[in-house]
Parts: sequence; structure tokens; C-alpha cells
Amino acid sequence: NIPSEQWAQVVEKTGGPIVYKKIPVQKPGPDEVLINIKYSGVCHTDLHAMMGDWPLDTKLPLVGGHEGAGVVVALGSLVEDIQIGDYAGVKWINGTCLQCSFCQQADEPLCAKALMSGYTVDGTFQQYCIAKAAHVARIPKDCDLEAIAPILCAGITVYKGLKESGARPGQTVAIVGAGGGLGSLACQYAKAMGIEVIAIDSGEEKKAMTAKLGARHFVDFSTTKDLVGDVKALTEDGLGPHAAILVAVNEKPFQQATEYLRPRGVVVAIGLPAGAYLRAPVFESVIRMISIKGSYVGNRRDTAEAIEFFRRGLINAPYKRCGLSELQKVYDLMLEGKLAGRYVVDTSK
Ligand code: 8ID
Ligand code: ZN
Repeated sequence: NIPSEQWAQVVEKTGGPIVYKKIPVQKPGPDEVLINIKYSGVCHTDLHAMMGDWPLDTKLPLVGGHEGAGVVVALGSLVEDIQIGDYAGVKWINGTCLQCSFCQQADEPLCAKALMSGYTVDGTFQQYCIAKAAHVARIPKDCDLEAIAPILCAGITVYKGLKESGARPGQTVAIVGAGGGLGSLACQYAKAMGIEVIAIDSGEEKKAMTAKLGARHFVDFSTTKDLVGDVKALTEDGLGPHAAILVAVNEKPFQQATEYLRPRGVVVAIGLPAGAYLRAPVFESVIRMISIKGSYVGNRRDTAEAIEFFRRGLINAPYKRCGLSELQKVYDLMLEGKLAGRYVVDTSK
């Protein structure tokens, strides 16, 4: 019983505003599925896409969103390994070629032909969304669709970033932007992985939230007089954390991280502030053997693992909810940096 029309939030021109309106429901191609999206998380990426922050054009008009959880309602003719009625998730990587050297080595996010949900193809801020069957996240039936939505981008991305950091159980990571959507999940995944967290963000609400999520320490970047000194002092030997997971939407912390990491420390850049650069002194980076790397979402295996952490009850970051019709309100809070944790929108409202 699939309707011909549905509610969606549409970006008609770069810079916004977002327009809540009815649009047609699409039909899946042979290798695609149609998913009735029940809930979608709102990622800062969706705001970057609307504002044209990045050196990569979006499709227009665009339906954003890439943290969609719902129920499979139609299958393309070639689809065999997922059924109507199954729970499924639409993530940032909507589809890839599955044949290039990156896809063959499970680096699908690096595929030159990758389709991005809510960027190069329509995403999850609509009631019915299409995705390539090979890439749809399989969601076990015992998972709550509302609570799992933020896992589909934020969860996968920070779980992958923590793995890329090489941090081991018992070691310490700084999570920079810990009070935001990705950061709040990073605190929880790190805790579940046995990694100690120094949360960096601002304000009492985010401080209290990150403590609840398992961060041992908090440094307020907006009030500290010596961020580098404070972060180092919070580690056992005063030499600094083993890695920094950068999920802030601001250039400065990207320049600062190498200064407080211990020798052999790893900078993992995940946040994508507009026009920003990574910059580090060559001398100190060399003699302290610092690594600087990017980390970009995750592959299908990372997806399954991130979901499994959630299913086992290890991840339960609080989120706020509102109707899909209220999406602009979420963007406004995000822009002001006032949003602690994630928002999830209900596509029926
Ligand atoms: O695959 C990827 N690399 C990937 C995947 C998903 C999202 C990258 N991202 C990117 C988004 O595009 C965005 O640029 O990660 C970034 C964070 O996304 P988000 O978690 O959805 O954003 P948010 O909820 O707005 O959180 C950002 C936090 O950063 C803090 C803010 O206070 C907020 O809590 N922050 C800022 I802005 N400046 C800071 C600073 N100097 C800071 N925290 C610490 N130090
Ligand atoms: Zn995202």
C-alpha cells in the first residue's frame, strides 16, 4: 500500500531555506529497495549540504538526510537477500560500484562512483527513500527504529574513527566536539571499547551529558585559558592522550590537536568545517612521530559492527525528537552550537 505522494523536506536552492512539501514517491530500480523511513537522525552534514559549505556540488532540488531507519516496502527485480517487512537503514553511502579496487578491499567509501544519500541522491528527510540493496544497513527486528537512527551515520563514523585511531583498551582519547551528535556517540563507543575519554566541548549541559555517557574528564574550550596544558594534565603521566577524534565544526581544534597528543599520538580528522586546513609544525610532528589522518564514514562491515554494539545495549546516547516538519528548528540550534547530542525527526509529523 505505497502512496503516490509523500511529505519531504526539500532544498530547492543552495543556502536554503528548506521547504516542507509533498513530492512523488519514487520506484526502486532493479538493484534497489524502497524503504518507508520512520525516523531520521539530523547530521551536521545535512546543514553543510544545504549551505553549500563543501567543494562538491549537491543535486538540486535535494532531499537531505542520511540516518534513516525504516521498513522495506518494495524490492527491485534483482534483489534477493532482503525482504519486504525487514527493518533497514539508509546511510551516507547509498551505493557504490562494488567492482573497483577500493570496493574489492572493503573501502567502499573511497569508491569514485559512490552515491551519497542526501547529497548526490535524495535522502531520508522523506517518508519513502530509495537505496542500493547491497548497501542498505540490515537492522535486527529487536532494535528500536527511533533510537537506532543516529547510529546510521554518527555511530558508524565514530566507531570507524576510533578503530582508525589505533587506540587500545586502557588508552586515552580526546573527543573534540564531544557534546555534539557524533561526539556523544564517540563517548559511548569509546567507553564500550574500554578506551578512556577526555571530552572537549563547551557549556554545562554538554559537560553533564558527556559525563553521563562515560567521559572521565571534560575540558571547556570556551573558558579554559590553556587547553593544551589542561588536556595533558588530565592524563596519568601528563604526556597527553593517545589519539584525538576531531568531530568539531571549527578549524582551530584541528590545528591544536598535535600539541596535546603524546608522542606517537594519532590525529583522526572527522569533522568537516567549511574551508578549513590541517596545519602542524613539521619539526615537532617528526620528532614526536605524530600521525594525522582522515576518517570517512565506514564500510558495510563497520556498519554491521556499529549496529551490533547498539543491539547489545552498549550504546544508548540520549537524543531529542521532533517532527520532520520542524527540521529548520534543528538546523538553527546546530548553527548556534546549542544542540547537545542528536535530534531524530519523525517522518509522520
Ligand atoms: O565521515 C565523516 N568524516 C563524517 C561523517 C558524519 C559527519 C563527518 N561528519 C562531520 C559533519 O559534517 C560535521 O562537520 O562531522 C562534523 C560534526 O557533525 P555533528 O556531530 O553532526 O555536528 P554537531 O552536532 O553540530 O556537533 C559539533 C560539536 O562541535 C563542538 C560544538 O559545540 C558541537 O557540540 N565544537 C565546535 I563548533 N568548536 C569546538 C571546539 N573548538 C567544538 N568542540 C571543541 N572545541
Ligand atoms: Zn552524517
